[in-house]
Amino acid sequence: MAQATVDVLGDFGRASVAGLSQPRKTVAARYFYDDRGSRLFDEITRLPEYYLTRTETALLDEHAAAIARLTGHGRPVVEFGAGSAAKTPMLLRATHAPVYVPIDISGEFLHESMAALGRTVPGLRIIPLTGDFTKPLRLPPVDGPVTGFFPGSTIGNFDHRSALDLLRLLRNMLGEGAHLVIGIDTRKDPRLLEAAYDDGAGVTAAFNLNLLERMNRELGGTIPVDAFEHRAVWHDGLGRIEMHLVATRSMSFRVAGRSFSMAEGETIHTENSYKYTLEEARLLARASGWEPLACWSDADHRFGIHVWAA
Ligand code: AVJ
Repeated sequence: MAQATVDVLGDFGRASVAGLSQPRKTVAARYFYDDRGSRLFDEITRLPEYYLTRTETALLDEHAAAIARLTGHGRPVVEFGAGSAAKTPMLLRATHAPVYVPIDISGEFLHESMAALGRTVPGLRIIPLTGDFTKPLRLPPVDGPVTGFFPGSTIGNFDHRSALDLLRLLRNMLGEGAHLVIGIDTRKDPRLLEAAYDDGAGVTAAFNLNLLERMNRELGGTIPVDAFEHRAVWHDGLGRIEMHLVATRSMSFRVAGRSFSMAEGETIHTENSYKYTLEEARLLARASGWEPLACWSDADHRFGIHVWAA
C-alpha cells in the first residue's frame, strides 16, 4: 500500500521522500523551480548582492559581436534552463538567429516569458521545449550547426562528475559543428559569495523555504515552515556554496504519506553552487569533449563567459 502511494507521487514526490529518508537529508536544487520558485529566482537576479546576473549580462552585452564571430551567424540557438530568458535577446540579435529553442522544466513560466521575447525580437521563430535537459532530449529539426546557450552558471548546481556528464550530453545533443556559450561563476572572496546567497532582503531565504512550502502544497506535507531557517555557507575545499534549511527545534512531520523527524540544528541540504576559476572552467571543457575557444571576464573577475566548440 505504501509502495503504491510512492508510485503515484511523481518525480518531486519520489525525490522528496528519498531525500528526506537519508541520514543527511537532502533535496536536489532543481525542485526549487515551481512557478513561485521561478518567480522568486527572478527576483534574486535583481538583488544588489546577487552580482551574477548583472555581471553576466554586461559581459554578454559587451562581447556579443565577438561571440557571434566565433559561433557564426544565422545559427539556431538552443538555450538550456531558459527561465525568463532575460539575457537571450543580446545573443539572438548579435548572431542573427532565425530560430530559438528554449528548454526549461517550468512550462508555465517558460510560455509567459516567450510571449515577451516574441515581442522583443520580431520575426524570430520560437520552439519552446518543456523538459529536463539533464536527460537526453530530442531537439526539434533545425537547419545546420547550432549554438547552445547555457547562461547563469546553472552548471554550478552539478557536482564535478555530473557536470562533466551533462556537458558531454549537451555536446552529443547539439551535434557536430556546434558551439556552446556558457556562463560560469568564479571563485572569489567568500564574503561576497555568502552575501550573494543570503541577501539582506531575505529573498534567497524565501526561495529556499519555498521548497518546504511546495512539499506542503503538492505532497500533502505538514512541515512547520516557520521552524526552519535559511543558511548559506562557503566550503573552500569543495569550491562550493551550500544552502541548507536548518530546523530550529526538534520536530516531526509528514510528506507524501511518510513520517519524518528532525532534531534541533539538523539541516536539509538543498543546493550546491560550485564556482570555477577561468582555468578550471577550461579544464571542464576539455574533460567533457569540448574545445575552449575564448573566455571573457570583468575587471574584478566576478564571472566568466566561455565559448567552446564541439
Ligand atoms: C541558478 C543555480 C545559478 O547557484 O547562483 C541563486 C541558484 N540559488 N540563489 C545559483 C540560486 C540561490 C543559482 N543558479
